[in-house]
Amino acid sequence: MTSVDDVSRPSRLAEPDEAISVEELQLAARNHGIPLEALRYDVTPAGLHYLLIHYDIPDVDPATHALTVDGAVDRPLTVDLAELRSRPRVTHRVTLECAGNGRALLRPRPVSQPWLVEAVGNAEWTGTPLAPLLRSAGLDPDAVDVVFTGADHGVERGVEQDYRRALPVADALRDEVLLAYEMNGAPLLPQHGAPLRLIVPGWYGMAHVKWLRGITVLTEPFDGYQNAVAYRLRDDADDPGVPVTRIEPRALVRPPGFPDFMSRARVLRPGRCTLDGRAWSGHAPVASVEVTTDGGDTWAPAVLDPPTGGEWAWRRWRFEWTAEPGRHVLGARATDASGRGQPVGQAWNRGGFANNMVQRVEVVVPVE
Ligand SMILES: Nc1nc2c(c(=O)[nH]1)N[C@H]1C(S)=C(S)[C@@H](COP(=O)(O)O)O[C@H]1N2
Ligand SMILES: [Mo]
Repeated sequence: MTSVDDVSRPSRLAEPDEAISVEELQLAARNHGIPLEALRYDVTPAGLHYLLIHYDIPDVDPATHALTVDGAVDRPLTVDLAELRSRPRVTHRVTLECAGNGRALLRPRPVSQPWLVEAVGNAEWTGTPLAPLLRSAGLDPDAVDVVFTGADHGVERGVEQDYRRALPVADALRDEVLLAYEMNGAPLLPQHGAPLRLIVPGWYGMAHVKWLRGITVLTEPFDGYQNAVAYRLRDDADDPGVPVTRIEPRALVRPPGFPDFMSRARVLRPGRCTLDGRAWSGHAPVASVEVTTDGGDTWAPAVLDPPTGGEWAWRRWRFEWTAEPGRHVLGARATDASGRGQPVGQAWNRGGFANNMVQRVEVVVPVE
């Protein structure tokens, strides 16, 4: 017998001394992160925004593409792109971060897309709000979950499936949730979900379904793979866990100076310099950022620049530093208005999700 099971990998943890494999590298080469120097841009240029594509980029023809709304609704709908474009048009600047960001730094390492800290971007998404479309379909009063289906197809743990993710009805009906057809003022690129994707400001990436082709309203909780199996915070494989939802606060340092090609360790000239970076949270606005230059032993407050993009966009921070000759480990940590912060050590879970451990940027300041 041959089956899809034969080629499918179980979820597993790397052995203590196991290096990143060619399979993990294959994922990393497809799904690139933001080059950290691109933290300089308020709005991440589309080609520098991180990517996460579970299967293949599907072949979708925008001329014939349509979105269906069905399930527990009074009036099932089919709308094409021209119709979606004729509906009210809204633009939100939104920081998108993959829930697996930071995974490859965890010990033990969950084997999957091996992100370090670079699975983030801040783009401008234009589209039409989802809620009025759902309301025009007539939601069943007993509706519980809204399932979003992409046009991409693959295998997870032996089971063939389309990419499908659900949101609880109350979250799907939030004003800021968009059916987006443009990124940074241009039609969506194939890799970012062309011609239509969901944008769920404040939520980790997995909720922002790309190549969106169907919306199905359920009166029972959705039990599909991406909600019931993947994207849960579990202590171990038997733990039912809790769903991954909103983005935990995080600050990143834009690495200063210049890098060594192979190690990417930084070289910085001695003297005064301004360190900067970005900070965000999907729970509440960023309230403060602190910086360490000694690997987390001591912290000092950074200055937050005025917001440049509304409540879902990252914010720039700055910190004046005098770089003395020697080796330094830089990092930054954000605290949001809900009181959530960032641990210096790892917050481990089986899937390596929502881990916002403080970044470590190693810098060598040579004697002049
Ligand atoms: N249809 C579909 N939507 C998807 C995915 C996918 O594989 N298929 N990946 C999700 C994940 S895990 C992330 S982090 C974001 C990444 O969006 P981006 O590639 O535009 O940055 O898309 C989400 N939407
Ligand atoms: Mo993701």
